Amino acid sequence: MEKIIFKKPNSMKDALTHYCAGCGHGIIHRLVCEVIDELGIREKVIAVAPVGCAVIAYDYWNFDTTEAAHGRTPAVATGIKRVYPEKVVFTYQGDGDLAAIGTAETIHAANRGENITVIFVNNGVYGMTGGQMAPTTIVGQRTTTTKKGRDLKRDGFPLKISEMIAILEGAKYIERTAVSSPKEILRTKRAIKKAFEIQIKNEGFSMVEVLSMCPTYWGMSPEDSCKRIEKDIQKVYPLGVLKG
Ligand SMILES: Cc1ncc(C[n+]2csc(CCOP(=O)(O)OP(=O)(O)O)c2C)c(N)n1
Repeated sequence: MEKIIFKKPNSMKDALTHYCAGCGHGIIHRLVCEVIDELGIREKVIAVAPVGCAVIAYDYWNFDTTEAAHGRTPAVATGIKRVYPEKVVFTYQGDGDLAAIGTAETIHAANRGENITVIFVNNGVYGMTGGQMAPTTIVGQRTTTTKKGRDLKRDGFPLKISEMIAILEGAKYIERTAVSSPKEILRTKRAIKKAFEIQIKNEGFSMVEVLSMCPTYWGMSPEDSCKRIEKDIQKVYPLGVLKG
């Protein structure tokens, strides 16, 4: 008798992804799919994919997914959720999408207390367009537009979006996690599940910020990228529940 020790979630298509080796997006995609399977909501989910490396998430997800212009994801999700309140609506956004071009959409959706869930993938760079500095890039981090490292005087402080959103009255649940180790991956899954459950209970805006790796544009091995999250990035973006 063979025992099943690995099974693809039903919410995941049988497809190879285009992600670089060591990228966190594939892990986070899978966690979202596992949670959707476990909650039995595959037929009820509507995802809004971002512009960014995850732009073709609909090729990997086996549930209804639509697309929004760069940064407009929470606005599109707001419209969908208001028209279909019985659906479970979530956005999946990078830090360029959410913390740069879409800062206004994100903050106002949270402030209105929209009953949607945001999965915020913070890899500290604009991955899709070639590794430029994002608002979330940490001080000293080299990117293709900060060759000598992010300079505080010139570029300002790393933007702590989760802390900002946590003070808004409309925000119900905000947690920051990481995918740099098996332990943190399991924590991320629990946080994503909680965020969906909050929406299912009609409690309002939920967001999980996931610290993720971009070995290609960090110029590091996948292993060193995980270490960097634990050693450097978590100092700027501490993990934990910020609200809820
Ligand atoms: C209106 C608009 N402005 C700029 C772009 C170019 N653009 C595409 S993806 C991207 C950044 C994506 O970075 P991020 O959201 O951090 O996601 P990642 O690729 O790192 O996952 C930018 C600036 C665009 N497609 N549309």
